[in-house]
Amino acid sequence: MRVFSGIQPTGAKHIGNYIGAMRQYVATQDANEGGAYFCIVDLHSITVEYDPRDLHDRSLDLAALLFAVGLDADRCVLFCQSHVAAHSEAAWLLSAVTGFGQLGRMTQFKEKGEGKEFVSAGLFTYPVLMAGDILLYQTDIVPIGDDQRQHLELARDVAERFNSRYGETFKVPRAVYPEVGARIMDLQEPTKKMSTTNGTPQGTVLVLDDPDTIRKKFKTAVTDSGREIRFVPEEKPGVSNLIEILSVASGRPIAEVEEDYDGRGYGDLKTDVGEAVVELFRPVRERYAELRSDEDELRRLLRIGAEKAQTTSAPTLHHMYERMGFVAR
Ligand code: AQP
Repeated sequence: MRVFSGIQPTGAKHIGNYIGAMRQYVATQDANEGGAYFCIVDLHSITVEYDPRDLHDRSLDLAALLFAVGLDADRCVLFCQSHVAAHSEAAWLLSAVTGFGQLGRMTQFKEKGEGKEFVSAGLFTYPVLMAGDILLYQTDIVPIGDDQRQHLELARDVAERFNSRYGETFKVPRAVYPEVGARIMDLQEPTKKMSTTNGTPQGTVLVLDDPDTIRKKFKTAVTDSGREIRFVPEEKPGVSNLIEILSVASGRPIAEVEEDYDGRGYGDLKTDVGEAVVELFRPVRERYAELRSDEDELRRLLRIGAEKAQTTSAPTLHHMYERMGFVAR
């Protein structure tokens, strides 16, 4: 099985990104013989207002963070999207088989564009670039969080339309969501997903937050009326979110966590989740500091990753041009 997933260098990464995506990356890098490709999707980050200096630094931050959580350059391919030109080329070619109407129905486009004075065309067409990212690698599985469900469906539709119009070219990929934590919610507004661009600062727990900040964010987490600690997301979104995070951070099933807190109060739960997350991220923070201090090494590893990604994606891009009728060079 071939694995591919992308992650944006926009902003600082939060526990939702860790649980929904990064943790799955680490788990899949060894389990799949077809190779695992993880892409820092920097081209996606320019679809909303951004600072170029920030994009540059955040891309290196993210590379260091991904290695710090456990990706290994010998066991997977980690690279920057902008280093492999095939991604931009594939996006243009695939725009020929992507429906304008379907793009308009993407909820992320609506959410991120809402109330903005300027909405870039890139924000609208971004899912086409994402489809190209995945399809270029003949990907079998895509580990993602629940918020990417609609984009992945679009990538599958695009692959099928291309295959039927121009001949069998792409594998049709399948999404893989984590069993627990596919949609981590904002601690202050637990009916909304934890998010880099639309979240509350106090309700967004960053992987690199210092221990006291993490404890404080969990202490002030919004819970629900009532006193029972039960996992019922529709009725008790705040408490259920904390149970889910504790389940992941402590490696215990949700039912066991519920049982442990039978008869105990919300205060205990908040303190314990905070501590568990502090411990979960402690080694990550330490490794990150070390890796981030050596920029030359990060750049070297990303260069190696880009070379491998370039080699893997080139034949698919070639077939796309050929089947679409372009004259060979
Ligand atoms: N709240 C979440 N719970 C579980 N998984 C999540 N992901 C994002 N938020 C949650 C997953 O993280 C991966 C990388 O996401 P991204 O950085 O490329 O950006 P995103 O999906 O757009 O989410 P962000 O980081 O919160 O940014 P916003 O909300 O500002 O767009 C993806 O696999 C995603 O599913």
